[in-house]
Amino acid sequence: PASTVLGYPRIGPRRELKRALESYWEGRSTRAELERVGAGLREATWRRLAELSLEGLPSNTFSLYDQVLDTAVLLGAVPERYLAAGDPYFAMARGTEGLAPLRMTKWFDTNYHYIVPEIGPETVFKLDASKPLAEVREARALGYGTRPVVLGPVTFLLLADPSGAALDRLDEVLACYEELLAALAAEGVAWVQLDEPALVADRTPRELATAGAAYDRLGSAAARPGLFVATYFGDPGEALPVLAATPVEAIGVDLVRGGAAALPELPGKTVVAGVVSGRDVWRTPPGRALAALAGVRADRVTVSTSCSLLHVPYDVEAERDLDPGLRGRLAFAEQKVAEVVALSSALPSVPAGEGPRGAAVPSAPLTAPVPREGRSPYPVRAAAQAEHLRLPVLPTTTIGSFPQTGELRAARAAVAAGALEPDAYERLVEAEIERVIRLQERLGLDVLVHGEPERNDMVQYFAEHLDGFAVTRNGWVQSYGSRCTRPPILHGDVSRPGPITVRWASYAQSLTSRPVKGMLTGPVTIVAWSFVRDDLPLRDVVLQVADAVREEVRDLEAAGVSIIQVDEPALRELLPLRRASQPEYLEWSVSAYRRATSGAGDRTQIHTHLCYSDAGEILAAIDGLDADVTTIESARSGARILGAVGGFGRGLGPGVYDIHSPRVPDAGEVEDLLRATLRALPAERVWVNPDCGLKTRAYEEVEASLGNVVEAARRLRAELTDAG
Ligand code: THG
Ligand code: ZN
Repeated sequence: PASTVLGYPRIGPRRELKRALESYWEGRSTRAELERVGAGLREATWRRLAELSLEGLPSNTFSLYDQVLDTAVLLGAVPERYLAAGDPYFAMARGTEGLAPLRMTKWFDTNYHYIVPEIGPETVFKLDASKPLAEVREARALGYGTRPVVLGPVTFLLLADPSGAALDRLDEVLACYEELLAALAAEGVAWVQLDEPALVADRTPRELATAGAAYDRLGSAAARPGLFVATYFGDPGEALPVLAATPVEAIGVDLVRGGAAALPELPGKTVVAGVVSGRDVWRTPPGRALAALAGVRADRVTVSTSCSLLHVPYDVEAERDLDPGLRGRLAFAEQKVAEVVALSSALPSVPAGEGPRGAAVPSAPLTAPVPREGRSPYPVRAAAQAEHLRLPVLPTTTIGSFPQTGELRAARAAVAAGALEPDAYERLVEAEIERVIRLQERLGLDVLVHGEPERNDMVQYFAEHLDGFAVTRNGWVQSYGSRCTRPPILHGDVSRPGPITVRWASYAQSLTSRPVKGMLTGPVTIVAWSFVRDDLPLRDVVLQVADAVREEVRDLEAAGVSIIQVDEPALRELLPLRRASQPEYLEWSVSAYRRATSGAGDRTQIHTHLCYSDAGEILAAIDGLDADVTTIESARSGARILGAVGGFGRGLGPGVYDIHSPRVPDAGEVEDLLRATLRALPAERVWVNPDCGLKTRAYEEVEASLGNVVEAARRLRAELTDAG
C-alpha cells in the first residue's frame, strides 16, 4: 500500500521557529528573516520525509502560528480592525498596543491551542490561496510533489462557532474552497487533504446533512485534485456513511482512537488507515496494525498516522540521556514515519519480536480500594477551618506562581550543565521565596504562596520527582504559537520516593505568621499533560498518580501547612469528545481528585484552581471535587460564569482580572466585579484573586495589580462590616 502522514511538527527540532518568532516579535529581526527560517524548516521536513521513503508528502502543514488562523486568512475572514496593524496576522494571534488578540482555545482533546476565527455579519469571504500555492511551488522547486493540507469547511465553521450557527455561511465558504480546488488543480496538484476532525464528535442530523452536502458540492467541482477528507481523534461513527456517499475519493479514519479494530468497508474509496498513533510516543505494536490492515485490497488503502504528528516531538535519537530500555520502546515523529513506511511497503517487514508496547513494564494491579472519604461534610469543615485560619471576609490570595526571573531560569540551566552547585541554587530559590513572601505581606494579601520559583513547568516538576516518569531533553511539543511544553513520559508504575514540595512550603511558612498555601498539581492534569503508557486503563494510571499526590498532601499537612491547593486546570481537557463517554470519565476523574485530597483533616482547607475551563459546562464535576475553595478564570467570561455558579455551595474565587494581559486593572473596576460577584454569591463564600498564575507577568505589573485587588477587597469589606 501507499504511505503518508497527516501532518508534521513545525516548531523545529531545536525550536528554531520559536526563536525566530520571538526575535521578530521583539523587533530583533525582520519578517523576511522569519520567512527564511520557515522555508528552511519546510525544506528540512520534506527532505527527511523523502529520505525515510514516505510517498505522500504533505504541504501547508507548516504555520507561523496556527493552522486555523491560516485558514481564516485563506478564506478572507480577517476582521477589519486588524487590517491597519503593521502585521495583521500576528495582530490577530497576539494583539497589539490597542487591539486585543482573537480568542484562543483548546484543539479538541489535545494540549494544542488554536485561534478562534471571528465570523460576523460583516465578514466577506474571499479566497487568498497564496500560502498553500506558495508551499506547493516551493516543494516542487526542491523536487517534491506534495498534497496540500487545509482545514475543511465544516470543521472551520464549527470551530468559529461551536453552536453551529456559522454553518449558515457554508455556501459562501464553499465558493472559496471551489476556487481553491481549481487553483490547486491548475498548479498540477493531484490530491488535497481536507481535515474534518469535528466529525468525530457528536453531530446533529442537520450538521451531518450539511457535511454531506458540502462534500457533494466540492466533489462535483469541475476542475479539482483528488479529495481526501481526514477524520481523526476518534470514531467518525455516523459521519462515515455520510462521507462515503459523497464523491470524495479518499477518507481518513483514526484506527488508534476510533475504536474500530479493523478497516471499514468503503466501496470505491481509498481508505487512509491511521494505524500509527500521532498522539503518543510508543512504538506501534505490529500485531495491532496488521490486524487493522488485514483483509483490505492493497490498492485501496494508504497506511498513515492517526492524526498529524504535530502532537509528538521530533526525534528519539536526540534523547541521549534516556534509559536505553525505555528508549527502545519510544517512537517520536521520525520513528513514526519509519513505522508507516515499514507497514506499507511490506507488512511482515515490520521489526518482529518487539512485542506489544508496554510488554516490558510490570503493572501493579489496582488493589487498594478508594479510601473512605476521611473528611466531614462541607459545613463541618468550613466551621473548623474558620476557627483555625481566622481569615477576614473576602480573603485575598493568588493562584500560586509569581514571575519567573531570568536569573532563576539561568540558574536552573547552570545546575543542569554542572556549572552551578545544587546548594547554591537552593539558596537562590530560598532568597526568591523570601522576597515573594515579603512582597505579599507588604501588599496586604491574606493567604500567601511561596511563588513556585523552583518549578519550570508544574507537570515537568512533579514528573522529575516521581518514579515511573521520564523527562526528555528535546521532546518539545507546540502548545500555541511559539510556546511549547516537554510532556513527561509516564512509562511505569507511579510512586513517590519522598516528599516533593514540603521543603519549600515549610520554608515559606517559617517566614510569616500568615497562612501559606501548599501548591500541588492534581492527578488528572499530571496525566493529561504527559505521554502516558497505554497498557493500563487511563483511570488506573490516574489513580496511581492520585495516591502519590495524596501522600504529598498528608506530608504537607503534617508539616503545618493548613491550606493546600491541588490544581486541576486540565480536568476539562480529557473530557471525551462523545457525550456518551463523558459521565464515566467525569466519575473516575472526580473520584481520583477526591482520592488525592481526602486524606486531609477537616481543619485543612483544600483549594483547587481551573483555567480555560468553560466552568459552566462541567460545573457539576467541579462541585464533585468537593474542594473547600475553587478559583476559576472569569475575568474574560465576565458575568456568564457568575450566572452559572449561583448554586455553588462552597468557597469560590472568580478571578477579578485577566493575567494574560499586561494591563493593570484599577481598584474601581475590581470593586465593580466584586460587587457583581456579591450579587451572585453570599459574601462569606467569596474569595478575591487574579484569574490564573502570575508566572508570565512582570513584577511591576504584578505589584500594581495586586495592590489594587487588595484595595478593592478592603473597600468592600469595610462596607460589609458597616452594614452588618
Ligand atoms: N503546562 C503544561 N501544559 C499546559 C500548560 C502548562 N497546557 C495548557 C497551557 N498551560 C498551555 N500554555 C502554555 C503556556 C506557556 C508555555 C507553555 C504552555 C511556556 N512554555 C515555555 C516556552 O515555550 O518558552 C517553556 C516552558 C519550560 O521550560 O518547560 O511558556 O502550564 N505542561
Ligand atoms: Zn489558571
